[in-house]
Amino acid sequence: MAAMLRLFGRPTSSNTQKVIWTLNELRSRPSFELVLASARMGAGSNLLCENSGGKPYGIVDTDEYAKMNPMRTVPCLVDGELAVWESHSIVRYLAQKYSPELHLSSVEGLARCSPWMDWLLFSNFHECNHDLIDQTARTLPEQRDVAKMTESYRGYVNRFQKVEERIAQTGAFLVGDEFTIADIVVGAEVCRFSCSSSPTCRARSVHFSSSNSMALLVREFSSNSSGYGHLSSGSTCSYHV
Ligand SMILES: N[C@@H](CCC(=O)N[C@@H](CS)C(=O)NCC(=O)O)C(=O)O
Repeated sequence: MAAMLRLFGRPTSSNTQKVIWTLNELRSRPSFELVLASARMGAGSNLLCENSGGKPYGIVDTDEYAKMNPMRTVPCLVDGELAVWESHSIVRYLAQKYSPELHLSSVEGLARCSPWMDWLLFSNFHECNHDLIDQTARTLPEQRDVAKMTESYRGYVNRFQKVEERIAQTGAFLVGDEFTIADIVVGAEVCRFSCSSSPTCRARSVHFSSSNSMALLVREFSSNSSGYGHLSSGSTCSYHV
């Protein structure tokens, strides 16, 4: 019997969420265990509160973890003897091994997905993600840095324009008619961005006006993928209270 996959991560980490989403899209649905691990933030850190942060889950500071992931970041996936770190590498690995149709079942398909995944890292979505969410969901209103919030919000919108243009071209998903791993990693960012203006988010006290096209993009992802529903259903999305 195949060993159960183990995912070390923090459910409120968007990089961990990309992997959880992928695991939920795999055709063969291997069972997996989520092992809570983090150096910053743990249970309760999803709520806007005085001591935003909570106690970290730990594990990442152990020697055993460093052997699996020398960077000590989350997520990290363990499949038998193999440990894979870097969320996009994990997503690619899972698709190739367990559900190749998520990269159009070919090397060429993978080559069409990868640029979107690499672009997301290279264009530093992480900075917008980190600043916008830290400010809106994890910082009390009177302590927020409005300039930083505005900059990160605009940064997201500028980057998403490329995504919207692409989706307008294909009429469906990033690389064409099929939902792929490229949509998962970009969709996780869309989810995170949309959380900051969600009516169920405590961050709603910060009023952003989302463009109509952005709302369409969010709807596109939510209506076409079971995974988006999984992410936005509340348990893994940091900003729903
Ligand atoms: N590029 C890496 C980034 C990894 C990373 O920075 N992860 C964050 C969470 S999103 C982390 O480990 N933060 C410290 C912590 O939560 O303990 C990836 O995609 O996996």
